[in-house]
Amino acid sequence: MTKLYYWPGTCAMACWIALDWAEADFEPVKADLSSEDYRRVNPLGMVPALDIGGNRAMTQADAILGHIAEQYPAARLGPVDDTQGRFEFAETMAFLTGDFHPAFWPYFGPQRFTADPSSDATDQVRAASYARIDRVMTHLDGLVSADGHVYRNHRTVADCYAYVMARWTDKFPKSWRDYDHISRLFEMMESDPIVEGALRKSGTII
Ligand SMILES: N[C@@H](CCC(=O)N[C@@H](CS)C(=O)NCC(=O)O)C(=O)O
Repeated sequence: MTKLYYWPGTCAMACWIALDWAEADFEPVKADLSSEDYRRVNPLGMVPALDIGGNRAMTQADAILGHIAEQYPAARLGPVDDTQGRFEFAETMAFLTGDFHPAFWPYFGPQRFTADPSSDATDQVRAASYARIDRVMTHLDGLVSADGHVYRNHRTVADCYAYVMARWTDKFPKSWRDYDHISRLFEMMESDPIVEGALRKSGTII
């Protein structure tokens, strides 16, 4: 059976929600990120990874989400199928994976961004990360439509990807609540029992 390797609260939760939206049959596996076993699944030691029984597991959230959208067309989680629609979808997913996600790296791993191991130095890296995070949150806010969707005006894998990552701002001095359109995305996602079920079963919320 298909296995989704995840860790609660991470970007891998986007894949879990997308698989549930698609009504896919899969087994979620909490990954032991630092184990040798998991390195054999994903040599980078990161989640998500999706094992559909091929020679190796699929990695990279953006690519996995695209795969889910393609494999389950009835769920309509992918782009509008014309040249402009496909371009805008690829552009949105590239923003989420290439700009949005990395903006949080200094916050979650400040020690990787300074040679000074003191807590003063890592606090400063964290404090400096807020400006970059605000920049990507503001851009995301501009993408979200009046009905709370990230891409055009229908539910796609971009919604769950943006939602699980924007949740990381929950306790920040400026949180997702401070962005009007992102707040609509949260309203839409949090009124969906499938989303709540995935977050609860994974231990992302208790
Ligand atoms: N480029 C990868 C990044 C994945 C990633 O950064 N995953 C995080 C969780 S959101 C992780 O596994 N972090 C563990 C680590 O960096 O050691 C992707 O988009 O899938």
